[in-house]
Amino acid sequence: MPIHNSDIAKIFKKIADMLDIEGANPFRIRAYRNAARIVEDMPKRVADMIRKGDDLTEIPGLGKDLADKIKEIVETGTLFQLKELENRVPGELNQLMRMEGLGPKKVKVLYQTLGVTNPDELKQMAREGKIKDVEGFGQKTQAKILEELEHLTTETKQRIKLISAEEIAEGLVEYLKKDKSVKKIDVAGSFRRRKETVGDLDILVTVKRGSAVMDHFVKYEDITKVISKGQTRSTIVLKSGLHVDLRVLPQVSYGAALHYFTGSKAHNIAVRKIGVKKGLKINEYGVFKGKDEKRIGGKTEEEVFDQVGLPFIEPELRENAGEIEAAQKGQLPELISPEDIRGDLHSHTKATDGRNTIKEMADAAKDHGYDYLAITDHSKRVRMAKGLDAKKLADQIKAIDQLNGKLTGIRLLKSIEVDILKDGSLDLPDEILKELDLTVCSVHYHQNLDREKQTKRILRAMDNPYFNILAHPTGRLINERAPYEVNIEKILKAAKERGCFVELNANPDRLDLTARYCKMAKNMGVKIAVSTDAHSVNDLDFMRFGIYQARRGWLEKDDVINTRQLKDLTALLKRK
Ligand code: DGT
Ligand code: CA
Ligand code: CA
Ligand code: ZN
Repeated sequence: MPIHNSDIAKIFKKIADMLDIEGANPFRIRAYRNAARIVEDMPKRVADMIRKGDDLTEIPGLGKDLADKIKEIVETGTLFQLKELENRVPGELNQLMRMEGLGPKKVKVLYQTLGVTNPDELKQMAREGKIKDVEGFGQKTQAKILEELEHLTTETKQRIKLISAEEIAEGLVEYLKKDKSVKKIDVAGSFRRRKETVGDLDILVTVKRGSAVMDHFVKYEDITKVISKGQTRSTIVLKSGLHVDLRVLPQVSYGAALHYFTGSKAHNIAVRKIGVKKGLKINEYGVFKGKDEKRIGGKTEEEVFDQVGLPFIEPELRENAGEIEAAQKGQLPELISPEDIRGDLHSHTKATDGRNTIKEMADAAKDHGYDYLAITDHSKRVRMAKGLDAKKLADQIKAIDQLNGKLTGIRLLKSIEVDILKDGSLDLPDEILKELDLTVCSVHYHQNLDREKQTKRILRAMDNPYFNILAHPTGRLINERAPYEVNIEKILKAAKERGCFVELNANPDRLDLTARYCKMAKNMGVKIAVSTDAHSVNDLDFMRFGIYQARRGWLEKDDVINTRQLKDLTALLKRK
């Protein structure tokens, strides 16, 4: 059975949750959560590495113990330790922890007093009014739980992150290609539009005559359920819960189908409307004209666009968010591409919670073909990450100066990810900030302030003349933590006035400067830094997720500051 990185991560997260409910040592719990994130964010499939005999302990952050556990998961599909834990604590309990306001302690109490083990039972108890009588709960909590549970049932199917979808899609496409009757193959849908999360996969193929690709498809090892199997369409469910549609198309319809199934639905409808005005019928089979519905296009996507008088529109733009009007006026943006990036402006090292040395990070950045890399370790307030105080930062500045004297082909920029304190002041004094090439500033604590206070706090921080880039501006973690309440429009306005920049954090868990915000920033004239927030050399590869999102946000090379040569970047970073 193919074990994906996301499968391994899921098991580690579950163990962490269950240990948390048991009240285990916090360091142990954190070790599992870290491991989950490391594995989930690995650019290579861990199962493949094991097959090739790679030493997993060489992955930064993984020790022998975790490496052995990963091996066990890859070989057996599960962990003995998880089974043991499930003997003590019901495995479903961790679903309850996902609920707002229900931490591990409360989940444990509910289990011990009412025997609640899953959302259905919790709902039952809440309806019967039994939750309010449990110590530490009350009428209000009970009502809140009930309300959230109603929501939960309507959207239980979680969307999966693009990085996990990529890994799963890659494996499946590789498998499908083993059937030699497959000619063309594309993954369409939100996946092709490079959305940060995908609901399901939509795969399209053309095949040679007499192909048995559907028989091959439903034999994929990773499948838990075949929902339907037909000549031209089959739908299956993978072990991860992800649904996959496979469609077999005639050669002449391929472009029309690729356009149709790439979507978005809103974009398709808008294109079809233009067609109607021109007397055309456009669907997934082709473009047809007149009463006799003569086929006039559809072999390629270009033909579809051409028939409605439009140039090719990149999949990332197809949201009916103005791309059709722009295309009609010949004003489509020339989207940024990965080759435009000349450096990364957010990275951590072993000095705080990173997993590599400054030198290792510099070498890796050079391997990426970059001209510069900003070292932005945490500041002291972030105690969990051993954040740097002024003295330690001064030492790091010296170390970087020395290293820069020896390095060739890459320049390290002296920086810090300085914490924005609750009152909007910065966590380190100006005397040390002024020694840096730039600052990256971010909110880590007090994320629950109300919208007005949170916005004011960030604006006040921007008043500091050493403030350059606002990092991960809404703090959301996909599927884990909602964005904090903040008025982005006001922040962008202030950034423009003060000559500050906003980060598009390329970590596939974050991407919190959404496509809409990217576009807003661009329209307001605020430039953006696309940065990986790398905590290891591997994480530098996250840049492509940032680029996808930047493209979805209509950004061009000029809108992004780290496309600049170093001297131009340096000039931009000087505030008025
Ligand atoms: P997802 O899977 O939720 O991340 O989002 P999509 O965009 O992949 O949506 P999905 O899988 O439901 O459908 C794939 C594409 O098929 C969608 O982007 C557009 C097209 N499509 C689906 N249903 C309709 C429809 O009712 N009308 C039109 N015009 N297109 C549709
Ligand atoms: Ca889809
Ligand atoms: Ca679909
Ligand atoms: Zn960071």
